[in-house]
Amino acid sequence: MSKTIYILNGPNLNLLGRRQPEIYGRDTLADVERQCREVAAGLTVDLRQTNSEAELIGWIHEARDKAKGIIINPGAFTHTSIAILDALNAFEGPVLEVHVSNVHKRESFRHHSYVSLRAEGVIAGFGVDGYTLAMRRMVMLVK
Ligand code: CA2
Repeated sequence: MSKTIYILNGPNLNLLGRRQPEIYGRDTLADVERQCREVAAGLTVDLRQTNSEAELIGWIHEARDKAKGIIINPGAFTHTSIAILDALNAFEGPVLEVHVSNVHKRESFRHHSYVSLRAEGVIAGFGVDGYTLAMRRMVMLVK
């Protein structure tokens, strides 16, 4: 299998760096992709974003054959989607969950994550640095 890590992003995260910088900071997903490649230690980074739950589930299925690990920020689907949890449960490699904001400091509906039932680790509230921290951890988990 290839040494690819999927970094999957859910709805509205295409706006990262472009709206609400007080919550989400000023870096874009393109910046995140570049930063993750810098710490990838020989792994290939494949970063994607979609606003569609079905597309996100399709990518998780695809990862079964094409990726060694998944770093996922499912956006608001974190708090709603049993379907994404089911798809992740069918993936055999490590899964790390990232949230740019500290979801536990925000509205109570953001406090529960279905994805956390599957994730090996969760990072929240470190801004976009959470992605590179997760990538460093992923290098350790798959090497
Ligand atoms: O903190 C995170 O990373 C979240 O996954 C972001 C989701 C939110 O629904 C989760 O509760 C926590 C929202 C993504 C929206 O992203 C934006 C980025 C910039 C500007 C506006 C929205």
